Amino acid sequence: MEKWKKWKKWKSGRSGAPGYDVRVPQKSPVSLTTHDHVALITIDNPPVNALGPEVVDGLSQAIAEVARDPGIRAAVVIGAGRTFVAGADIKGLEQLAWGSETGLPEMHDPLQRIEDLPKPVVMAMHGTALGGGLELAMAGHYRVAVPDAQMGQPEVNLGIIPGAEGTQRLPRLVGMDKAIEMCVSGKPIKARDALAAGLIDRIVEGDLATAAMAFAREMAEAARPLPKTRDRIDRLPSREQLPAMLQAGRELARKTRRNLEAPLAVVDALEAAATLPFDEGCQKEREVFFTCVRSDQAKALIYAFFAERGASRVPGVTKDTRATTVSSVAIVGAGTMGGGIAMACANAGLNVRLTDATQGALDAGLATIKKNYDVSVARGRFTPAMVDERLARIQAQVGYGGFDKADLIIEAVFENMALKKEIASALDAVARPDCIVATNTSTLNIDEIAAAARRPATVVGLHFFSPANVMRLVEIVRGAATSSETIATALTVAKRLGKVGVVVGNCPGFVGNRMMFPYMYEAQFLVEDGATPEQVDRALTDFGMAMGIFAVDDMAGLDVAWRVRKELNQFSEPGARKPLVSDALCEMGRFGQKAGKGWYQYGADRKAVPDADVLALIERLASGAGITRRSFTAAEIVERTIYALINEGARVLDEGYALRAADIDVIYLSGYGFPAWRGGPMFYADRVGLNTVYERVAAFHRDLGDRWTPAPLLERLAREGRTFQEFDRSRAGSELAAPRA
Ligand code: T1G
Repeated sequence: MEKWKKWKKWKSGRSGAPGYDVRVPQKSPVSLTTHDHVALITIDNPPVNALGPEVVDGLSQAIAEVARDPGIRAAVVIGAGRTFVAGADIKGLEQLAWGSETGLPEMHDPLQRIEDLPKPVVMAMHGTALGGGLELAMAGHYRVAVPDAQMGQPEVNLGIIPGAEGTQRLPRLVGMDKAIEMCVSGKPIKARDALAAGLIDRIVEGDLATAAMAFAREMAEAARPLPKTRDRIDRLPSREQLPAMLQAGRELARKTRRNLEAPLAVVDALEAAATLPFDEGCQKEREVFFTCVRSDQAKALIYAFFAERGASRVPGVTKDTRATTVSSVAIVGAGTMGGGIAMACANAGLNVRLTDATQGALDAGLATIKKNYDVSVARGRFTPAMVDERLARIQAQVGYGGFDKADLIIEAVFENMALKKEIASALDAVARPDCIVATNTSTLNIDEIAAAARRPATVVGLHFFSPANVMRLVEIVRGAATSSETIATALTVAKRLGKVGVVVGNCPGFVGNRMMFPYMYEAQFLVEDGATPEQVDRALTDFGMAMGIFAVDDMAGLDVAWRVRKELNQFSEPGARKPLVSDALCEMGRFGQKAGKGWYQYGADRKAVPDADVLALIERLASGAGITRRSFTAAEIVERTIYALINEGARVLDEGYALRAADIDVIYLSGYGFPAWRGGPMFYADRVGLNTVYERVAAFHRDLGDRWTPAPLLERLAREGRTFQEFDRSRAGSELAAPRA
């Protein structure tokens, strides 16, 4: 009540007079203005108007004011800035997930007060109305939105379910099937689909506040009974219809959200909407919500949410760092990577010049781009018109004509230092002085490439992942001379392409691939020691990896790693165990999917089929090397592969080639198919306990040799009982490692 009194002391005019009556509690993110008998309640809590305690408090007070003031005949709730409410405050959710009793404001009462208000409340949506934001909107009597607004219940992506009565109100508005689809997928829907589904009442053009207030006046004048979502039952399924819908929903969750608990749990809560009275259904939702929020998956997924956003915080790069505005890109190399990068740029609305050494290579590259777009049309991702628009942005040419107009040039030719240096110096002659020149190398020394140009400050590694038009990760490799402005530009370009840009240091294989090598080779040693490729891949996919490592090697092409082994002179140290089979497969031309066979055989359906010839080859090479083979459990396979990843990750972190353990996790979640519900390899290690991981690594070191030498940081943190997350916090703001020797 205290704050309310303060409410009265503030500037106020005649109630009902247009636009002059301003009542704003100090420091509240919620304000109320009245315009011709309509209250405009504005939520202003940047950056995304998250529903923190102050917002919920301010809303409650505003609604009480609307109820109290006879001059107010209707209300509109709107978000200030770029969006309506994008959910509950996930920072609070994080506290709840780690055991705190508080963290999320109680929503039941404020929502009920809105619904029970005897004056129409119109929710006016723009940007993204997500999670608690959509739940707030559904408690209103009416919902209007601008054409490009989006609405959704993405909670399952955080390992939870809607917790503010969304599972009870959404099926009442859009029906059970649509509610299941929205809550299980977590994907937002556009305004026109929301209108068609019955989620909103009108799409409005022009100024949202004005249109929403006009709509509110219309509803007030209509004076018809106010529709309370909680009382709606017309869209709910009958008892006969329900079982099939629920079964389909659970099937959808199992099939499309593999290993995730929340998508299955949300169906349980939605079921209550059709089987229990509203308030009891809300109670059921609460129980399921709290079970989910306390789960390991929620901890990992909420961690991953913030880790991804934290990756853009780079020492020396602030919001005042001048980034080049990139609207035109030029790409050298129309192969698999160059073509994919061209598509990613065109999809983001950038104009692209694509060149290659010969017309033939260019035509082949363009043909692959067209084929890939045809696949997207067939999958309903793009319409033919959208493809035409994108293809029109890609100008293919032989030579560097027009490259002086590019804001960003990306070299994406195959991994050969001499060739990359030749191109770097050639680009020197054509590129504008402020043009960013990036290389898509996945392993080579950025400083050596930059040294071939007279402008090393604008040279940066932009390491895309195949297929580059699909994979979200871009490793932004900082060379010794790369300027903060170039890094700022690279981060902005990554965001513009809808990718996750992670800044890493310049060491062989950078972060992702450097960690991949011990993980991949340990898997190969496991099959020499007695496991089979299929067994290793199944243990990894059961662990949650998107693909097993042998299937990944076949997809990427065994010749890529073969060339890198030679280029980086891997396994040349005396006494180092050298993988036997992959070289042999390469000498036999078994380069993987592109050759129809590698570790597996591939038919027209591109499905991996175990190959007896490979098993025989492994047997022969292992016995030739005097290896006594034995069987392995899935747990042993996971430890020997994933702990190799973690151990190398600790080395990368300690040497300063990654700014944070969280960045390593983002790299593996968005570029290497590591399961998000495990949070990434470093977060997973923290959950297992670094002491346990260290003990196992030390045991492998004793049994398997120096390749398993424990990383000093892992040993130190294990001994001190600390975690990688604590290490990150203790090192926040530290710079990347000094340049490569
Ligand atoms: N809470 C707190 N901070 C948030 C936030 C949220 N809900 N959403 C975004 N941020 C911060 C983010 O960390 C970043 O901060 C900045 O906003 C910009 O975000 C009861 C319990 C809205 C589509 O899952 O999907 O409601 O790094 O870089 O690319 O049922 O953010 O700048 O300091 O992502 O333009 C459900 C989560 C919550 C939506 C904008 N809601 N957010 O994308 O910007 S659970 C969500 C997003 C819930 C209820 C339950 C996206 C976005 P910083 P950004 P963007």
